Amino acid sequence: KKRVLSGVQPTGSLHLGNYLGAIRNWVAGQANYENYFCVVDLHAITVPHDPTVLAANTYTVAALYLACGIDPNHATIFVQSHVSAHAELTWLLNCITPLNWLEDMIQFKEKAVKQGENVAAGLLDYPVLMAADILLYDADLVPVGDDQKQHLELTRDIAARVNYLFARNQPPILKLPEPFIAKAGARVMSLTDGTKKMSKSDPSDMSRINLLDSADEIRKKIKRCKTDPIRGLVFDDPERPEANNLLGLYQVLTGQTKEAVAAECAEMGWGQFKPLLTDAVIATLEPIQQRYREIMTDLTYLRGLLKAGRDQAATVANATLERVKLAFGYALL
Ligand code: AQP
Repeated sequence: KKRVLSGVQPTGSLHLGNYLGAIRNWVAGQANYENYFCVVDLHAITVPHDPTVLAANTYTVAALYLACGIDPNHATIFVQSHVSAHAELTWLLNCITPLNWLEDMIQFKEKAVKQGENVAAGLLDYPVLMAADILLYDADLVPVGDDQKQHLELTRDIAARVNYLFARNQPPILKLPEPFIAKAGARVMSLTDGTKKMSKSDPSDMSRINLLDSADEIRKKIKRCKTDPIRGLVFDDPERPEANNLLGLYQVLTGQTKEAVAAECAEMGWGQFKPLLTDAVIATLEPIQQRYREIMTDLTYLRGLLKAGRDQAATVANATLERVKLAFGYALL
C-alpha cells in the first residue's frame, strides 16, 4: 500500500477549511493507504502561543481526527513532539537548505507581516520541519489544502538536494512525495472576505465556521456573512468571490455536482440560499460533534491511542533518521 502522511496544527479551533481541504480527504482514502496522521504541535509554536492551551488543543485535534472518521485500524495517529526524530531531521535538513528557498515562501511572507518585529526563526523554518515530517515516513502522498502546495514542492526540492549531495549515482536516500490536493474544498475562503482563505488565525471568529460551533453560532455566522446585492447565484465570477465560495461550500457539503448546484441556485437570492447552506453545514457537523463529545468524556482511550501511535511512528521515523545520518557521514554506534 502507498503511504500517506498529513497533519494539522493545534493552534486553535479547527474549521471547515481544515475539514474540507484536508481531514475529509484523509477519511475518504484511508482504506486504500497506510496512513500517518499527526498533530503538528512543533509547528504550532512558530507563532506566539499560549502554553496553558497547547496541550488541550493537541487533544482536541486528535479527538477531532477520530470524530471526523479517521479509523485507528487504518491510521497511526500521533503527536509530532512525541517523536523526537522530527526535530532531529529538521536540523540536518536545515543545514542543506538554502536560506533563499525559505525566504520565498508565501506563507512565511504573509505570517511574518502579521508578526511585525517579533518574527521567530522557527517561522522561517516551518517548511523544513514539514519536510522532515513527510520525509521521515517515506510518504508517497500528502493530502493537504491548496495553501500547502508550495511547501510540498519545497519538500521535494529538499529531498532531491539530499539525494544529490549524498547519494549521487546511488539509490536515493529520501523519497520524493506527491501532493494530493482534491479539487473540491481545496481552498475554503473566509466568510467575511471571499478573497482570503478561511483561517484559524483570523482575529474575527465570524470569518470561519469552527467544527465545534453550535447550530446557533453557525446560523448567526451564515446569516451575517458577506454577500453581494445581486440576485441569481453563480460560480466563477471574479467579481463575486463570496458567491463562488458559498456555492462551492454548499456543493461539497451536499455532495452534488457543480452543474447541479449551478442549476439549483441560478435564480436564487441570498435570502433563499443561506438557510439551505446553514442546514447543510449543521447536518455535516452535528454527528462529528456528537462523536467528539463521546471521545472527550474520558481521555484514557485517546491517550492510549496516542501512545501506541507514538511507538509505531517512532519505529518508522528512527529508521529513516538513521539512514540520513549515515548518509551525512555521522558516526553511528
Ligand atoms: N481555508 C482552507 N481551505 C482549505 N484547506 C485549508 N487548510 C487550512 N485552511 C484551509 C488545510 O488544513 C490543513 C491543516 O492546516 P494547518 O492547521 O496545519 O495550517 P494552516 O494551513 O496554516 O491552517 P490555518 O487554519 O490557516 O491556520 P493558521 O491560521 O494558524 O495558519 C492543511 O492541509 C491545510 O492545507
